[in-house]
Amino acid sequence: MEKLLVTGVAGGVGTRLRKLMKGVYPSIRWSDIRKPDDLAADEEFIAADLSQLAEVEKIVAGVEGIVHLGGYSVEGPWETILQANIVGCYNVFEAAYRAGVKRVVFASSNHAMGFYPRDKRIGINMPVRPDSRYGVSKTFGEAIGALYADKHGLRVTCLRIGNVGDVPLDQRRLAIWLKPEDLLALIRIGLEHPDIRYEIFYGASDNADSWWDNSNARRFGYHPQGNGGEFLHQAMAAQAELPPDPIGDRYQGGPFCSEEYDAGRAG
Ligand code: 15L
Repeated sequence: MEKLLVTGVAGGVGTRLRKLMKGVYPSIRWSDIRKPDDLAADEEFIAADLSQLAEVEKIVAGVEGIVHLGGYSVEGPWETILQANIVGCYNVFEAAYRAGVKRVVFASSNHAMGFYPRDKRIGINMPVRPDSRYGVSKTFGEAIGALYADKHGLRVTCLRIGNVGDVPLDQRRLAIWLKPEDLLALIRIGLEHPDIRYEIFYGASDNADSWWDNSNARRFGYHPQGNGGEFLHQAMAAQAELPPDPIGDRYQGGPFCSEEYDAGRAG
């Protein structure tokens, strides 16, 4: 990849990736709605509001590959999700197509599948079960990625990211933790592997109690280095500090499931 664009670079995941990707790819254009505070003089940054197609076309111009992290990263009001994640995601794929971009790696989320119970092991061929408007927007991103791959030949990889961080933060995150270096490995497969057409991978490290069958990623050579189980005691200690959440604790999406939950209402 001669030139890459990474959207959403000022966010939590973007900030970590910026440090890791710099050493791997020689020419990267970073973008976000706001400039990161610690941008170095030799880093290229162009601000863009993803809900504006003309702005997205500017950041996409001249790149071969895109890592699309941008958008709203948690549950939010419908209008926010609609503009940032649905219109924004359409704009990224449409601008990529118009500009002749070859590959897109889309940051989907575990919340596309959040209403599967924790005792169910799921693969990539199960129906989506989003747990929030945010989760629905990620299923939209996966679907529009499939459309641009199948109809226009864009090479698209969707990463259903668990939780990216130095350590797993609680019991749920023990199962879905993604070490930043493992995220980079998944992104590299999406940007470089010759056989990518349209693929979905789970964004998880080699966690002992994972709910996800990530054999598709392994088929493409993914060998995760992280193992959430190494942090079992500190994650369980953090869990013990959390208030009880009977609905969230039942489902993979955790608090995204219990927020606004009133399924009993319909009788
Ligand atoms: C996500 O998709 C969010 O972007 C992130 O902020 C976390 O909430 C993560 O999921 C999670 O499930 O822990």
